[in-house]
Amino acid sequence: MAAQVPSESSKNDGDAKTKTSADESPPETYSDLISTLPVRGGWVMPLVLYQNYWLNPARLKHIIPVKEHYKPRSDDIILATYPKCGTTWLKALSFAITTRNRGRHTFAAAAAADHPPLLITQLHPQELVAHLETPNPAAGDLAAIEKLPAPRLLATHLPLSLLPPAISTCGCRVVYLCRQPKDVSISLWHFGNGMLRGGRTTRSSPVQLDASVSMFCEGISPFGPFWEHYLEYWKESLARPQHILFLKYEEIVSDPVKIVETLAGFFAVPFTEEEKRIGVPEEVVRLCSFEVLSGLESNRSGDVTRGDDLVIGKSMFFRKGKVGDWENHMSKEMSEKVDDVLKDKFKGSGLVF
Ligand code: PAP
Repeated sequence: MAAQVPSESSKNDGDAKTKTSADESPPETYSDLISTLPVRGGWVMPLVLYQNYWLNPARLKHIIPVKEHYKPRSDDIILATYPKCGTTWLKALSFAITTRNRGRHTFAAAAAADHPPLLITQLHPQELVAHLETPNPAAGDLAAIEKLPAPRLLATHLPLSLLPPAISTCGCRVVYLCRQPKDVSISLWHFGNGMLRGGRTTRSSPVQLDASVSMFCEGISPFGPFWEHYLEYWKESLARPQHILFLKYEEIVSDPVKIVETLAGFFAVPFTEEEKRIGVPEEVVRLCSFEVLSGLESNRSGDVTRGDDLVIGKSMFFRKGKVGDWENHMSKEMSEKVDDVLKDKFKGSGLVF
């Protein structure tokens, strides 16, 4: 039977409410399954709790099949991120690093169309790299991803536990990017209310910042709890550092050339001495900088369509791109609330922010 998911408009996005299943029989469709899941309103869209993570119910029909139907290959590169941790940036950087002609033309020349243009100057970074759980018109769905030539560059917001177990055994490489949670919380809040302003959600009033921070601290945010998401990949990176590269947004900001060189080595396409001599790593950093990417026409107007009714303006992926913007928004109480969560949840893990 074809999978069906209830439309967003059929849900109440107001106060939090919880449904539990009285029916233990296996669900036949995604809508059957979703109707059994705990649901919370309060964000710009309701979220349902599936396998310990709060997810957009409209995405579940794409999320659930990933575990069974995505077949990781040993030469796959997967860019895994918690939302708002720098996915757009990491996609652009990784695409630029793995582009075959990276050494033949300078990016500046490509951008000026003096040479065969690089895709990066034509497509939004979100469209350059396919998300496993959010098919888009350019990349197709899982079946299309299956047919992509090796080596595949793929992305996901899914926690490790919702990916196929073969990820940990097949030899593929995963880059995980996280970010200071206070900045993530602020970025998420802006992004959600931006969707609302664009008339892209069913909610009518903006989410207040204190409510947004409180839900984030309770673990109720898209793909949350954020700490579980971070910790799953963190522990895996400690166990298998050759295959999981764990990065923080702040590390890229503080030394982007070093991280670009690290990424190239991790992707098994290290920069040659000649490439370093002519400044290719620096060119990659420049082309993928917030200033350059956000100024490209291909990233300024129109929408990133992701294969479902969630259509997001291309410019919404570029806001400020700064470290520490939370200080301009959070009250002392809000900041302390996040600090308490960080202290509690990351205690003893070795992961600090
Ligand atoms: P996603 O989770 O929806 O894919 P993602 O790209 O992870 O979004 O996060 C967007 C954040 O990355 C924004 O942060 P801000 O709200 O704090 O400003 C966005 O500005 C920032 N960002 C996007 N591109 C870049 C870039 N090239 N360099 C640095 N930061 C960037």
